[in-house]
Formats: sequence, C-alpha cells, structure tokens
Amino acid sequence: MSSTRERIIALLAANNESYVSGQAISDQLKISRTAVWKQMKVLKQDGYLIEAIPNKGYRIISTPNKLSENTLQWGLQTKWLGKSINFYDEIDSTQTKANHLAQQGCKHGTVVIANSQQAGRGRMNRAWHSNNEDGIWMSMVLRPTILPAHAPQFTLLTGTVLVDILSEKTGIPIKIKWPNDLFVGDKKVAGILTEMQAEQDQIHYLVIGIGINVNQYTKQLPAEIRTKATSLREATGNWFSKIELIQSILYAFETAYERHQEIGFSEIKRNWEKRGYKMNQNVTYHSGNIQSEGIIKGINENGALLIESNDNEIITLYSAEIDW
Ligand code: BTX
Repeated sequence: MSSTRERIIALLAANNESYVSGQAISDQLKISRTAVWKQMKVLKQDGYLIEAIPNKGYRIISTPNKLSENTLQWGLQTKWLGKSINFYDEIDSTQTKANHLAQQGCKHGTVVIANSQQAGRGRMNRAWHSNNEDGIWMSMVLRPTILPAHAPQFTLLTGTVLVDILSEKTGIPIKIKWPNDLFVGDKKVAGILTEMQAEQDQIHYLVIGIGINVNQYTKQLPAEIRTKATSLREATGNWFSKIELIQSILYAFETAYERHQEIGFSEIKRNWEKRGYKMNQNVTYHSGNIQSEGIIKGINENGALLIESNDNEIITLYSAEIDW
C-alpha cells in the first residue's frame, strides 16, 4: 500500500494538464483538507513545484532534482534494493557509513547516498574526489550467498550494469577498465569500490560503492586528475537528472543481481567481455619485478584478468599493474 504522499503525487502527476481540487484529493484519499494542505507544504519543501490556484486546485509543474530520501524513493521500481535509503546532504564517505550499518545488521539492499563526500575513497585508501553535489556517490549493502573468492564477480556485475545504463542515457560509448573503472575514451568517468566482511566460506556482507562524475566540468576537478577524468556532462554537453540515473541503476542492478543468483556468472562474463576496455589489444603488465607483454582476452569467475602471453599461454592476473 503506497503512502498518502505517493498517492497525492500520483494523482497530481496523472492530471498534470489540469488542476485537482483540494476537495477532490481529500475525497479520493480519504484525508482532511488540512492534511492535504500539510502534504503540499512538505512536497514543496522537497522541491516539487506545485501551482495552487484558489477555486481551481493544485497542479504539479515539475518534480524535484533535489536528492532526498523521498524524491529517491518516489518512482523507484525495485523490490528490495533501496527500500531503505540513508540519505545525507554531506558525509565523510557513504562507504564507511554503509560498512557501519552492515556491521550493525542492516538489511540486504540498504543503500547509502550523499550529495557530497568529504573523504570519499577508492581502492587502497586512494582519495576519491567527491566534495561536490554534481556526482552520484552511493554505497549498497548486500548479503549474497556465494563464496568469498567469488565476491569480485559483483564488481564486474556492477561494471556491466553501469556501462549499460550510462551508455543508454548518454548515447556515448563507455568501457570498463579492469577491474573497477568506467572510461569514456581514455578518461575515467566512474569508479566502483567493493569491500566485504567474510569468513573462509561465508560472506557476512558486501558493500559496493559507486562514484560517477555526472554534471561537473573537469575544470572543477583537482589539477592532478583533471586531464585523466571526465564527467557525463563534459563528454556529452548535457545535464543529467541524478535521481533518474540512481533509480535506473538501482533497478538494473537488482535485476542483474537476481539473475546472477539464478544462473551464475557466465552471462556477466560474456557481457563484461563485450564492454572491456582494450579487449583483444596488446598491453604491457608488471608482475612482481617482471615486465611482459600480452593480449587481454577476458576475465574468469574469480574476477581475474586473462592475458595471452607472447608464447600463447593464458596468464591469470589478480592484481598486477597494467600500463593502460
Ligand atoms: P580507484 O582506486 O580505482 O581510483 C582512485 C583514483 O582515481 C585516484 O587515485 C585518482 O587518481 C582518481 N580519481 C579520484 N577522484 C576521481 C574522480 N572524481 N573522477 C575520476 N577520477 C578520480 C575507484 O577507486 C573507486 C571509487 C569509488 C568511489 C565511491 S563514491 C561512493 C563510495 N564512497 C566512497 O568513499 N567511495 C565510494
């Protein structure tokens, strides 16, 4: 059963060419006129633009771009992912918060989203620049029943979901640079950070963090990453609704996650290999002190990168450095 708020929005949205009187809302939803008036006030605070004309009624002019738990929930089509959203205007890191919530036993599918992060982080505690409101900074808590060794499959799954959604919304080609970055051309537009708490044969929880540069311009980024990074806006010239993107990502992620639970990794592997950056191209890689060359062939079910060496041997790389 949807909330009064959702039913009011649905009613106004269905009649956005005309006006709906306060009395009609009150009758249909079986609430008092004062309750209608109070709900309108809250909707306006959340950034809905609502026109109110005496003797005519209310009309919705635009839905908000402002992120809030409410605006993110409304229109979200998922069954379990993001049914609990912890939204912060400002936070140190959604990843840190999601880890705390997971340790306290929060539900599978809990999502933490912030407008801006003061201490966003990438892998190996590298800084992730996100102290602005122009990007998507979010973390999801998941409790999958798979072996810890297979956890990297979720980084790869997330990569394929993001590439599909972002390519569809922007119309530009985007690739996944193994293991966790999204690239437009040779520039990073998004990153994925997967963390977990596990025992030998059981995952307690996974936290998947997603950072996407959406509406910023690269000149707003720190000098050290300006030439290596891009945003959806920089790459296309268009502004994007963060709410719409987040909702699409959560829905697509939930669908892909369920499919993975059902049929396993093979489909993700195939999808990933179609979207992999420099697939079937020659790269130089360093394993320990040894530098070699080979051709990127794909990934395996532990999330490792497969490279064909010069003497046609398939090498499995887990963390070797690659000269991209
Ligand atoms: P990574 O370790 O692969 O990439 C980090 C590197 O990316 C940095 O060292 C820097 O060179 C570059 N970089 C930093 N900020 C940006 C940026 N905004 N755009 C492009 N390049 C950048 C990638 O780690 C994983 C990032 C995950 C971020 C999410 S945001 C929500 C969640 N919370 C949190 O603290 N982290 C995750």
